[in-house]
Amino acid sequence: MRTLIIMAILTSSLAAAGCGKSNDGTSGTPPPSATATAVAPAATPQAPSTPSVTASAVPVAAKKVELEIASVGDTMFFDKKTLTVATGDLVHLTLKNNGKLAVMQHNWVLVKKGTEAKVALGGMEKAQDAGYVVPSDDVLAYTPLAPPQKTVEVTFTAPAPGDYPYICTFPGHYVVMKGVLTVSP
Ligand code: CU1
Repeated sequence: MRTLIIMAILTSSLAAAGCGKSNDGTSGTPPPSATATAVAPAATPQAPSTPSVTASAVPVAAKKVELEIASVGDTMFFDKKTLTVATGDLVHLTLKNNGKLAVMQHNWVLVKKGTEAKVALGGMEKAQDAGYVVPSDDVLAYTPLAPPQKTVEVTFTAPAPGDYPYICTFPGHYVVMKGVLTVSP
């Protein structure tokens, strides 16, 4: 008899537990929230039409462009051999030194075509404090030196359409650490 009673109690408590679960399941009533989210998108489609009108009116002002470039680990290579912007763009470029060796520092120097060696060698004669760059007409934009794991930046206005070499002027790097910035009309 006792076993039967215990079993009866167990069964009823299990049933109660089961009931509780099923109650929770039904009490969740997700449909209302699903309806709510379904309603929201219906209201948004009208919004995008307004920004697109504003965007087409903007071209007069300089377009801001973000460029990111980095060193490939501890090597003397940029991770991007080419970059592209449009003439007149206000360019914000960040250079990340992904290296870990203290002796491996980098910068990003945009120069006039054919002046790479001249600029790099001229910069080499300068102390490290000067970032190995001597400002001149050949140098269009340049970042400070980026120590390992650091990011440096420069903001400049994209020059006339054409191809412009960019190099790292840290002693010995410019020969391989280079790329080309293409400025479109
Ligand atoms: Cu470098």
